[in-house]
Amino acid sequence: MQISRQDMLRAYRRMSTIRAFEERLHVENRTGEIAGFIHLYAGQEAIAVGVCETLTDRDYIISTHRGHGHSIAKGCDVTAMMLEIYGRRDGMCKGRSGSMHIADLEKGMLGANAIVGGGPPIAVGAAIASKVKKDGSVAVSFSGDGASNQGTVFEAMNMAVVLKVPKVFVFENNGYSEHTGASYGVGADDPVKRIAGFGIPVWQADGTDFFSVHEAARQATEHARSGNGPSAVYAEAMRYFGHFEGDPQLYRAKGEVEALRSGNDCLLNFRRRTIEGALLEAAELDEIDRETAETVEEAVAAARAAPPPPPEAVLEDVYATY
Ligand SMILES: Cc1ncc(C[n+]2csc(CCOP(=O)(O)OP(=O)(O)O)c2C)c(N)n1
Ligand SMILES: [Mg+2]
Repeated sequence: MQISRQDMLRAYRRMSTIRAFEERLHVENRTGEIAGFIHLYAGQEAIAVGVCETLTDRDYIISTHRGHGHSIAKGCDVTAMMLEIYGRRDGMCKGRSGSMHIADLEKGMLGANAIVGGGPPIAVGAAIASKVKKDGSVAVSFSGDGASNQGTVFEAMNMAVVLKVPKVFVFENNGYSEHTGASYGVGADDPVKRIAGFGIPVWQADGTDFFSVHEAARQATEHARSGNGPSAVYAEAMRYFGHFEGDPQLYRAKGEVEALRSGNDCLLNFRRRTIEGALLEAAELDEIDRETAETVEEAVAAARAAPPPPPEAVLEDVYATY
């Protein structure tokens, strides 16, 4: 399907924002000012953005422990996110979630999740709510190759089929589950066939190509939204940084990341495709890169200057009230 010029520019802005955010966090994390674990998403931007560009604010997503890219792709505020990662009072979750539990219900971002495979069952819950309320929303879960082997994910896939709910399972194979290669850890010869074995139609995409992911996600989302039950997207794209910040990455081949960055980068692929196809101009993409770098710069400055939560706030929001 043809994507409008305005939508292409927004998609590039989101991919560029994720890249700038992640590259900067890689640097900031070394200052010691950020508490807790950070898992960077750079390299996989086309998947988060390709999928989320087919969704609206009414739709739900649930992320993984690698949640910054999914949050930005769903439209979360970058400064509020940065404040949150710095543990500040005015962060997106009042400084309580940090990187790994970041959430924004107003944007339909149900949260990052430290439990590998914890997201799909929650998203099935959101999809059940959508079906009961008949509000036309879909619920999307992102899961890595490692998570795709978890029992929770298998149960969620089966339940989504049985209850025929509007749920999209997105599987992101980034080559590794922590330090274990996907080619070893995923037992199925063909992960796509394994998903299909649950009775879920799968749209396969090139995870380094925004347009490929967008088209697959568009069809998968439409399938789920139209009352046909769950669907899935399967895409491969390697991460550029370690499993977590501080990972010495001894399990990776020398030069592996450099080759990915120069040979198959999703932002460069987007540029090539849109400029060579005379869809967009290099200057306007350069301008977006400049603006996103500035946004991230301002977000870091705001986060550094912001106050932490007051100690007495630790007792707030402990119990939900109905
Ligand atoms: C239930 C559970 N088991 C193990 C872990 C430890 N752990 C954290 S991330 C991770 C790897 C996940 O790999 P994958 O799903 O491929 O996501 P990626 O890190 O590649 O984005 C593991 C095993 C965990 N957090 N939760
Ligand atoms: Mg993985």
